Amino acid sequence: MTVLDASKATEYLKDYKSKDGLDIKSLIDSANFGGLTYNDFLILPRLIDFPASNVNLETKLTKKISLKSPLLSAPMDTVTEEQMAIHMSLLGGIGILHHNCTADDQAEMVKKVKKYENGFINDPVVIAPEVTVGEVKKLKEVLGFTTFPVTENGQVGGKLVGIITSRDVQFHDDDKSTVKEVMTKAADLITGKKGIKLDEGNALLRKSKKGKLPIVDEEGNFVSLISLTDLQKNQSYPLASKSYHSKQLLCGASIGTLQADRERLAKLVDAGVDVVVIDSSNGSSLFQIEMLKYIKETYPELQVVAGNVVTREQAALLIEAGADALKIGMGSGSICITQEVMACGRPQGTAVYAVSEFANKFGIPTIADGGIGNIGHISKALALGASCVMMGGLLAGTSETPGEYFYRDGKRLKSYRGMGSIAAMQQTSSNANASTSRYFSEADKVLVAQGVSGSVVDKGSISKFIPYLYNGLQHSLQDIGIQSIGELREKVYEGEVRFEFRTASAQLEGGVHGLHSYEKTLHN
Ligand code: CPR
Repeated sequence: MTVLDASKATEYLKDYKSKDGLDIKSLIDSANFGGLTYNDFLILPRLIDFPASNVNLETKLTKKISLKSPLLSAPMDTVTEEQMAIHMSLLGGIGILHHNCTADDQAEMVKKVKKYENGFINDPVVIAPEVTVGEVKKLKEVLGFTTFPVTENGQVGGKLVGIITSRDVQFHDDDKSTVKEVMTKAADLITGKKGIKLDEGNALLRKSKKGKLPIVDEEGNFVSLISLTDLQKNQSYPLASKSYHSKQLLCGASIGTLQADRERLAKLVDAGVDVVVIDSSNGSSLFQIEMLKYIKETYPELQVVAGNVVTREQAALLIEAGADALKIGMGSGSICITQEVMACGRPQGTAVYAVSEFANKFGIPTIADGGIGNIGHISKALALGASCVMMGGLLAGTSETPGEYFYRDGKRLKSYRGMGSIAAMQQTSSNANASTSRYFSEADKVLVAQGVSGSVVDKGSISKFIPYLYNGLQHSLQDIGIQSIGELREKVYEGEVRFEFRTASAQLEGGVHGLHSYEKTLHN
């Protein structure tokens, strides 16, 4: 065999009919005996000629909303309430507040996200002047912090009458004295005026030589607090998702398709929600189509994510009814038993490709929902055409999720449950209808579970975990030789980015193997 000229190796590539690996269509077709999951394929590496930090992860959430990072937290009652939503948004993604609660509670959560200002505590514990010193000492023990604003009615928004610190109560022996007898009175306090900028507040704090600066409105009503300790550890959030005009954090919320959801929606809109997600396991229903049309007629500016869908035919119905984005997934969630019980669903890789390829033709972004277990799954979802991913299980167990940690078998755990688990559906029936309506079960005498209730280990704060996902994703795209999500989609559809089907033994090979034991630490 003649030995070819090594200096012309790239030229000789022309002798091959096609590039190495499979284009996306052939990959999907190669599985024509069944659907693909994220684990069934790999993306082939390409030339790297830029640093990972150059990779831009900006993407579309809906027709009109863009995000700096393609990461969403799921509307589940063990995943997204205001703390998760605030931090997802600060870190460049967005949180979708669950609706397994009353409409008022959900609207209140939206307000907290919208009112959030980095460095300002908008929702501090406030006490009334009649509270006793003994009670303050107890509060300190339970909450761990020591300074409380005092207002006439004991609430945020009430007239500020003073502030009480640990120094005021520490050596005060008579626990029966009231706060108003020992607090520093409002007249002796330096306060900031509502609307003050963080750096101006910071300067006032220094001047007052106090740990906390109360912010009041024109009438002297207490609005918020700036805390020195928070300022010192104050991070900056260059990726934060903010509305263009108000500069407030973006906030999403889920709703159902019942008549009562129209009232819920009105409250969410009043509270300032930016995007609503119609939450259903099968989005192609007349209920959802009617709801979509109603929202588009009543609130034409509001962005609406419809779903879930897994086929082109389902997608077409919702696109026609006015969806601003589609959510994809049925049965791929980590807590989900829908495919087992309903015989319905689709492997998530194929579903994301089929729906995205169709929806993208109409300029409708898609969200790959469920089954995201690692960074590689996010890259694959994006390569298959999704603009964003939604995560439940991957974020469960972080400190921003609702619920308390508990210990079992020596491990620190938190609960994580499917919204169609019996536990979630039963909680619902007492106050709202989120879970049962997601699965069209509100009239059922016997509830049929579509998910399980379980626990996950403590993952720490998402303020470390989300940057880990973000940086990891930049490195993953760098390996594919791609510098933005838009470029990824283009090069996949053009056949430049190539794929490989992964056999069962290839999957084994791709995991850790052959070790006696090991520890898997994902980030520092
Ligand atoms: P993981 O991120 O945990 O894999 O999946 C979360 C997604 O699972 C949610 O965003 C939602 O679409 C879906 N989901 C939530 N509860 C479910 C039940 Cl009980 N059954 C099926 N899917 C569920």
